[in-house]
Amino acid sequence: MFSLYKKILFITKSAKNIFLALPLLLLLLTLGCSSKDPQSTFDTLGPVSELQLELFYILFWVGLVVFILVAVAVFYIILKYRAKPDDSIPEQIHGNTKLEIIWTVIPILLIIGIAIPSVQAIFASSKPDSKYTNNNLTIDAVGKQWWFEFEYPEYGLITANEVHIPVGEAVTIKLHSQDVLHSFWVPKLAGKVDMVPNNDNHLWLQADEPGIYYGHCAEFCGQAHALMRFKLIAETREEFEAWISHQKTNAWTSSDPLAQEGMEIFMSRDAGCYACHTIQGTDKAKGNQGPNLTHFASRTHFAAGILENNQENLRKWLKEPDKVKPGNLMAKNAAVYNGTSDSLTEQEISALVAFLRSLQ
Ligand code: HEC
Ligand SMILES: [Cu+2]
Repeated sequence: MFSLYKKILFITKSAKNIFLALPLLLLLLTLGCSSKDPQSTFDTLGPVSELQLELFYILFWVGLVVFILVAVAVFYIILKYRAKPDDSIPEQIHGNTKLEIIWTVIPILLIIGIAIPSVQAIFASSKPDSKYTNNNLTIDAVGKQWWFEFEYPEYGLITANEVHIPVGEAVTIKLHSQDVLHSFWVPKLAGKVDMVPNNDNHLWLQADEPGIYYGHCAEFCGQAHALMRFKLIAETREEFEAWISHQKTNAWTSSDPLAQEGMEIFMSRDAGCYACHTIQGTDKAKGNQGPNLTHFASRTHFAAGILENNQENLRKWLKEPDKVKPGNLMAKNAAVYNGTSDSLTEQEISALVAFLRSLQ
């Protein structure tokens, strides 16, 4: 594979062969595509993405047929009516009414043909119709540089970067942004719909199978945009209810002395963590600049889905957040990380890790 790549690079160098190299490069790129990939839109697992895929295929095939017909006609005409050295000036005419009517009417018919399913899809993807089980679960998703907050208003619950929904039910997601444009996208389920500051959007989705779905911000939103991901966890109604009631409890109960020490550091002015993070059940940590950490340890990933939630990664994150996720606002705005206050010692990091990992 690598030598093929080298060959293509070599061919590209000679501009003469660019027409050969471009299709080859395209072919190579397409070989990398697979519908098994976690973010493939061709492996749909919900009605909304299915609808979007059907629409894509309609547009794709209609577009392909038009492209081929036009390309063939153009080449045929170029070759057949090419000027020859001894040709005299051709007859000069002004238009052809019949032809012009034909090539105006055909595109109008085509556009009407694709407009009908497109408009239907727009309506169908904005609200679930009555054939779906709809328990009116509404989730508020807020895009922030560079992570996602999820709020369940009817349960009084706020969490971050991992959103749980019941499988086989239509769920409405209201989309907000706190700062700049973001876009909400779960490739196998639904999206992309923009999250616009001061102009709320919404979408609905349904997961047909239980599992973990990958989500991604799909609108360039600044330095760490490519690292702004989330996970959507679809589970049975019972599991979902159990998750909700667990998330509503206070997690902080640990009696482990190291975790206790970490809690005190978290709440200290020197470290300042409490100013940006909420931990329900403590009376100091009520900040909302960073993700809600109440049940931090129950999440599989952190830093917007980019790091697996384990001891080692957490140490890395607390030591040098900017190395792990360049540009993130914790590194930029927290005194211990931007150098305006003493940085954390290894012992302090160990204590903070023990504390955070106790928040089950
Ligand atoms: C200036 C506000 C601020 C301060 C102070 C702050 N953080 Fe953060 N924290 C953030 C932001 C913003 C994020 C999200 C970063 C991202 O993913 O882009 C974050 C993310 C985190 C995460 C990952 C959460 C998740 O689910 O993704 C942990 C854990 C964390 N902070 C712990 C701490 C600790 C411990 C301290 C104190 C040493 C601290 N933070 C101080 C703003 C802050
Ligand atoms: Cu983004």
